[in-house]
Amino acid sequence: MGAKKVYTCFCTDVIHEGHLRILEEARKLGSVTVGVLCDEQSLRYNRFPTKTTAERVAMVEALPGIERVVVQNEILYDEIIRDLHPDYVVHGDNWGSASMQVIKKNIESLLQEYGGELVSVPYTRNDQVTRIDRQLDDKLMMPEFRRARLKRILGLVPIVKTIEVHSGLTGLIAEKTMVIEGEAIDQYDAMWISSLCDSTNKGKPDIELVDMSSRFRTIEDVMEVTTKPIIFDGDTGGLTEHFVYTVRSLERMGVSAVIIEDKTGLKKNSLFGTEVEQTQDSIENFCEKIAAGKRVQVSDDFMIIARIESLILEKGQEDALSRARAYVKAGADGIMIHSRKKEPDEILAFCDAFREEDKSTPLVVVPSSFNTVTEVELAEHGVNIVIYANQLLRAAFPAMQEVARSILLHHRAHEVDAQLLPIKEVISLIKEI
Ligand code: SPV
Ligand code: MG
Repeated sequence: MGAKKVYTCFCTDVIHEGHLRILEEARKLGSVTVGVLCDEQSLRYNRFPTKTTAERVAMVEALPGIERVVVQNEILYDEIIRDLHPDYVVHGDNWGSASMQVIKKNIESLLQEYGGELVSVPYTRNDQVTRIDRQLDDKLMMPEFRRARLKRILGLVPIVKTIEVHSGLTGLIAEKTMVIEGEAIDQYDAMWISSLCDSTNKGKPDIELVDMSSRFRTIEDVMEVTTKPIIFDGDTGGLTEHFVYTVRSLERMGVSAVIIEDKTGLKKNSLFGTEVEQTQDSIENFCEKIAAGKRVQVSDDFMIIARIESLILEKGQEDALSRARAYVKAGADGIMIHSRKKEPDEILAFCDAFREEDKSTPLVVVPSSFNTVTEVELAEHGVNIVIYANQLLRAAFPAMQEVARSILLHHRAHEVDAQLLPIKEVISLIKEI
């Protein structure tokens, strides 16, 4: 009788004591195959890998006593168990979270079909393991690692899910929110620093009044507590002579992309549409701004995305398309197309037409008013990045207003308490260094 087949999966960039202990237990049971979770699944389920799949495979191959290393392509074990048919799956006993419970049930039900067994090894929690865990997060926060990640994610997922943040706290929400839908685990890929929300949060109108130093301060607040890539709303980019400095600063900070819109003069929020006077920049001028930004950029990672306001200003698809062509030619790394229609039709029509002639330039869409459209539909029409541009701020305002009213009405805070986050949970949101 041959040795029993044992399988364990590693989802890590650094091998520590805990992994070695799992391997030791696995080896006692038979011949060990180790899976390395692929990049795409690592970023959905855990943190973004700081090493490529190939580097992680090589790291595991260097460990002693392993029969084989394979890439696990799904966080759930269906495919890998069907292929390997292991007698044992060995896993740390860190089954506490809801997502880990989904995985545990999945493994158990697959093994049950043929009498395989799940072996849980006590999860190692000591200073070294905690330190390594923290170091990985710290590395992901560093400008050079964070900046490059948007481009990498673009190559990994069908659509990059981006949510608006305007403070450290909203950054934490974007960073940590994870949902389980059936057996799928999901989280946001990137963050959007919206001019509308950054301004509104300061009680100011969205007219490029909040200056760049203040906008940068918001970026810093978010960066200090998060690891995910940042897309910055650069409004019109200002004067070309100023925009080049903005590009350098954003790049240095570790922002992954800036989106600038082709408007000129006093910018107003696009969702006003033609209700207020707004002037679109000339193609020539805007191209020069894009090209100037690209000229001063130092790294290959940073992206300048051109936002087209033709549909907002009711100039039609042809105008939008000719601008898209020109902006890409001028060096734009992506195109954002905006609309304030209730239905997504004009946006989807633009995306289809654009994709007919340009298969690769990333397309960005902000479905604030046409919010019935789904991520799957957008991806089907060639959209690569979806930005939920203002929902967190809009959620906070009515909630805070309601609480303020209730305290005034009842002359005490008792009545609202049930609607509030317990202080203990507020405290646990914030990680100490
Ligand atoms: C923002 O979030 O500030 C934007 C997107 O620019 S929109 O408000 O829809 O114009
Ligand atoms: Mg804006």
